[in-house]
Amino acid sequence: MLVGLRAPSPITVVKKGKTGKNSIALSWQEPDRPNGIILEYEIKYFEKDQETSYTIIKSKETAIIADGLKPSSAYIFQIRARTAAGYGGFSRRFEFDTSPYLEASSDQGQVPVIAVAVTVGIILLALVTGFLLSGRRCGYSKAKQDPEEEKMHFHNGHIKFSGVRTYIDPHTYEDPNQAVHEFAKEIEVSCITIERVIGAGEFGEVCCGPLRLPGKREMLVAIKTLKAGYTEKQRRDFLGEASIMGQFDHPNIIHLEGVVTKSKPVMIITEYMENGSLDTFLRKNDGQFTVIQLVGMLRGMASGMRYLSDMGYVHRDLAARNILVNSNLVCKVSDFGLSRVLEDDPEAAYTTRGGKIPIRWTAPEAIAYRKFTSASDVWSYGIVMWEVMSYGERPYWEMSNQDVIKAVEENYRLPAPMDCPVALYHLMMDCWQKDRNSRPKFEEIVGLLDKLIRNPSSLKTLANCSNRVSNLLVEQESGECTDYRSVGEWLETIKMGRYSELFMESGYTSMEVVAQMTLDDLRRVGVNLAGHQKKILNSIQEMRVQMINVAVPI
Ligand code: ACK
Repeated sequence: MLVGLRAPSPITVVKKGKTGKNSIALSWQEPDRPNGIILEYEIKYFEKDQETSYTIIKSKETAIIADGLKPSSAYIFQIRARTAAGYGGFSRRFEFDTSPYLEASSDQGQVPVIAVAVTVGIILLALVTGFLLSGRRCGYSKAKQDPEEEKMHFHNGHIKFSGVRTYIDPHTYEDPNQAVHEFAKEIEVSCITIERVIGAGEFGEVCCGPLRLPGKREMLVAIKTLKAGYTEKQRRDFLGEASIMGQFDHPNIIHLEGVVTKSKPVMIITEYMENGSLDTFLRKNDGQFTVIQLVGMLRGMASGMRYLSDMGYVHRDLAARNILVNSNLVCKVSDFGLSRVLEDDPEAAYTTRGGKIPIRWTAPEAIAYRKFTSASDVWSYGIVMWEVMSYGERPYWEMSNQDVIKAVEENYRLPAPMDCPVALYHLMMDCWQKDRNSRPKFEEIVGLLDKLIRNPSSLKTLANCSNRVSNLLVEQESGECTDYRSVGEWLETIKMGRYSELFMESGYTSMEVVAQMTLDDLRRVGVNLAGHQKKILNSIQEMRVQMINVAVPI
């Protein structure tokens, strides 16, 4: 946002136009005080009482057609305008209904005579409109626009197709207080009883106690407080977390109950997680869980992270200390923040470029040039997997941050934790691929963990092979412990069995010869697909470095 410019005032007049069983046409008036040239409007809508799933459309016009709606349903619409100064506030909520199924609505087939009349009317209208528009091509904002196209445009920008909920950065709001009230419910302080302090947060104490909302069952909640004497920025940052958390609705993301902002202390109220932070919980219960329980916990976190990445939210500080565990061992991702990212994490250290980053959990590209993406979250997820499977051991033990950066850069990776199934260790190693595009997506991680849970015998083979030496790093490619008896078996294992015959025909009949193969050799054999070439070469590379690769002893 540019300093000194004021964002547009909220839109106050919104009108419903033609309504169908699946669509509602809307038009609105420019805000009373645009305070500049309006660049576009953002229209947010969702089915009434279904706010967790909303659609956003951007339009340069003051009219759109919201389609893909359910018949006979109430929809809530809110619109805001954007100028060079940023977004103004959203309009109040406007509620409009779609037509019922059976009603002969305007987008439904009707008796022929009406259809003909409507068609003629539309043609006439189109001709007149076309004529008018062609005469005012240079008109300021009424250029013809296909809302569908705009939805797609928006998708190509940074938000997905309509129907997929997307995270909205509270920074886009001129007034952060407005973002809080957009996404978080104000709770009456009289509904909360603070019973005891459970910890210390960056902004103040974390407490717990019962929340009694009228008409709702009493529940235990965690209460984060903002200590007295805060600055306006601290208040903003503190409540920023609620603006973010309030946008999420997933069983593996900590749930926001609401905020208390009208009295002091300012509070953020979330669900209570009986077992506290995952790192401490694991250390307290060393060796107490079955592998399936641990994988179940990992699956939950991956599912929460898949949801966040689908919403376009990058966490940047995924670590066991930022995961909370409830009494059913359900793990939930927590610790969301605005610019505070990492300011309050005791693990975060200043990098040479001045950023504060939790080195041990962070992908190399994020450390080197702050490339934080869902793929860097995947790297951190791999570290969390390692923390879980080693019951809360500190990643890279007491190595210094500088040594960690250097070792990772030189391709050394954490070894498999004790008694860790090889399938899980492979997954960790995949998360730590240097090339971020080669790392698995959260979607794939969830899929793989589901498969392992469904087939527990796949977790029987442990990674306690000769190269798993505690406190020593191993080279990235050495995740593989398998000894292949034949080229055919190896190709089958990496799901490339279709090339067995071609390998044999070309003389690649032993693993020793295969281990020397290059990309050109593969092409000569007849492996022409880039994805298959990459898969086979990666596996060959793994075989080449299967011996022990000891690095940085502590
Ligand atoms: O490990 P813990 O007991 O779990 O100590 C920390 C402390 O507050 C400071 O963050 C605990 N904590 C934070 N949020 C919650 C929550 N929603 N439920 C239970 N404990 C929480 C955390």
